[in-house]
Amino acid sequence: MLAAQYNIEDYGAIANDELDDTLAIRKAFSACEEADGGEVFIPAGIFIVSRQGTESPIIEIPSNTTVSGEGTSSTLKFDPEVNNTNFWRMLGAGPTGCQNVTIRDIHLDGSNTFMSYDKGKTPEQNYGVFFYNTKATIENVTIHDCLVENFSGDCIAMSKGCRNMTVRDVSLRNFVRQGIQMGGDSGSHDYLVTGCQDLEGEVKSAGSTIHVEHADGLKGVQITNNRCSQSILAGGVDGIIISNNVIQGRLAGNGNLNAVITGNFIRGRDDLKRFVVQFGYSNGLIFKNNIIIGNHEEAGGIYVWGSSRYRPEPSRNVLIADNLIQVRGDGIQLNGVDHGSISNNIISPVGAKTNIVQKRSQNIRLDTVAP
Ligand SMILES: [Ca+2]
Repeated sequence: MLAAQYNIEDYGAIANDELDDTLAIRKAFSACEEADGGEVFIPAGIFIVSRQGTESPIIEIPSNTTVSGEGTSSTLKFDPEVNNTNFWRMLGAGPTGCQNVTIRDIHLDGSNTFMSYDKGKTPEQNYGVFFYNTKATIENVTIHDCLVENFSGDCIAMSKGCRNMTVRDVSLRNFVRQGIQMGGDSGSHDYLVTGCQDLEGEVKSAGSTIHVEHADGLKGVQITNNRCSQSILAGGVDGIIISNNVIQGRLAGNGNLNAVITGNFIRGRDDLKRFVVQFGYSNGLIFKNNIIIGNHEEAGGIYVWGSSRYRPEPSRNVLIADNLIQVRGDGIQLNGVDHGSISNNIISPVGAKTNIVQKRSQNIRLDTVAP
């Protein structure tokens, strides 16, 4: 049996008239909720959404609901007033959480006019999708085949209360903060981000294409097969796999436990003078079969560190093997690492500043290093 369909136009939403559709869209979602789920359909056209009071999110998706459209022609768009205010979250879960939700084949437009991040001025809490609940569970949510753009905060965010979350084949553009933001707490687990990309835009992002922070016990994150022109920053996770991504910018993260980083292609931007890859306070790090390219003459390859005055523990149990590192700065630098193995990396060009540097590190086994 096909799920019942709730077309927002049947509840009073009118496309392309520049008039607000928020209340009509909510009526469609309420009808879907009263039926214990179904499909809320967004036809082709631009529908305007705005915050009515202090609610967050603006549109609450009930359990057992698919939000679908006709692709990028089905647009939910913030009223331009969004640029004068903050904490507009377009789609999310209500106070009792939600389960079994799909968002697919729609276009979310945040109407942002800020071209770059201006701390204190940019309304950085205006999000497209915002799943967060400290008291209830948000579970089994998939967002796929969507375009999410023009948000002054994050395009898609998931955090406390979330489990079994999937974001796949989503395109992002013109986000001032993060493209996809993941966080959580000890009750949060199992996130997958795959097949996503950020498209070239006009806004200068102050964040990353894919970002994990404020994770505080988040377990099981897989970031695979994405194309990122704004870096991947991912820290604070127990059990994280970052594999087969194409990254322009950097790959970095602090405080991961049990991280597997394999098969990535990471190219530092022309102006990136630092290490292209950096991990701090890692306990259990496999970094294998990656290609790192540093374009700037001062750029280094991979930096693994720990034992600072702020946080005494070193990085531990670090394996760096079988990578191809093309930089003119230091190839591999360990600074505050206890127990590790570095083997079979090719670090070029010959005459790079230094291939492998060890500082404040112990119990490191070095195998053959090709010239
Ligand atoms: Ca309208």
